[in-house]
Amino acid sequence: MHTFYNERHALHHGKVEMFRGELVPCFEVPARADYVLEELKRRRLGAIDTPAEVDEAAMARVHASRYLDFLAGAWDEWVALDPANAQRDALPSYWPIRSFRHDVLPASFPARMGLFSYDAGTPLTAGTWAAARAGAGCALAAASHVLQGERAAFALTRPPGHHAGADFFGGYCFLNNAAIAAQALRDAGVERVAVLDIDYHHGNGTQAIFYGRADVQFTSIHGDPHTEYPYYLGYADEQGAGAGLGFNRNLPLARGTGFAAWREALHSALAGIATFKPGALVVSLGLDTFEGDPIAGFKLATPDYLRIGEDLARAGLPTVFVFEGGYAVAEVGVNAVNVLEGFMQQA
Ligand code: OKP
Ligand code: ZN
Repeated sequence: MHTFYNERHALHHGKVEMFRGELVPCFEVPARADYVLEELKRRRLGAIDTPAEVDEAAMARVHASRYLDFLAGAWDEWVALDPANAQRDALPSYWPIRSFRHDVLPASFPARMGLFSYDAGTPLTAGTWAAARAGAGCALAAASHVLQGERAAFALTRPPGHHAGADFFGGYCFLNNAAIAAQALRDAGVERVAVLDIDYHHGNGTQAIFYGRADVQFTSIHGDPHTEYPYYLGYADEQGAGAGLGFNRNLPLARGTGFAAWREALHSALAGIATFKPGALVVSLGLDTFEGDPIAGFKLATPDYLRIGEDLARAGLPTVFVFEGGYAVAEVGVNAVNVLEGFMQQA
């Protein structure tokens, strides 16, 4: 399987995130991608390429222009507030929840930080915009590869993407790489695209982007939002709206779920995807379902990821894998490559 990777991912290196009243070291670190890259090479999974510049128009098919403009200038605005800010990450402190206006773009940068975000765990750093754009470029290159007739491709991206909406960041995500890939497949003529999100956390950004649409089906298996991040979306009764009704499917599972029950949910998800008869599949590949993950609660073991790859391959669809979460840093490499190798070894 071909991998698309850009070393610029490492330009996004947050120092701290807000957790229970404290600033704690970031979980979403560059080493995550380094471990996957090393394992891909060690097991000779296939060629690893770095795409050229990202297609801005393809990003703008998913994200609002005022949000992209904000991200492009955010670091400079942050430093302009106070030159000492160059030494620290930007985090939001204010959010316009119910009863506030969302149509006004305040002149204040901290106010716009909150307008375009939903948590204090997602630091924006000097290299965030460059890294996020490079990641979106990898997702687009993987989509192109599959459009050219390849069975599958892998976008090894970070920061992750599935929590980012059309006009907001959060959950360590800025640009929704999986949504950008899915939309690119649509724009290249694939009539129906399925997105399957198997990260531990519900892909609220991807769901929101496609919620009103019948041409992109979104299915997610994740920790029950009653107790798990992102809390405010990901419940089983969210089935899509308007033309999109029936094209969104959430399969929340209790914290502590092991592989047998998780795999039943996967088989159910794949049955729903087969009914949709998509021309391509985008997999939001999070590895934080692993039993050793420091911020998640499922109990999957390393060999289980081979089975996941095999199950996904049996769907028989051109497949774009997009890297998402997974924070047991060293094991993420083996677990990710197990999915990809299981997929390739399944005829
Ligand atoms: C991103 B992805 C841990 C709090 C966790 C954010 C989780 C984001 C997960 N101190 N809060 O879906 O893996
Ligand atoms: Zn996650």
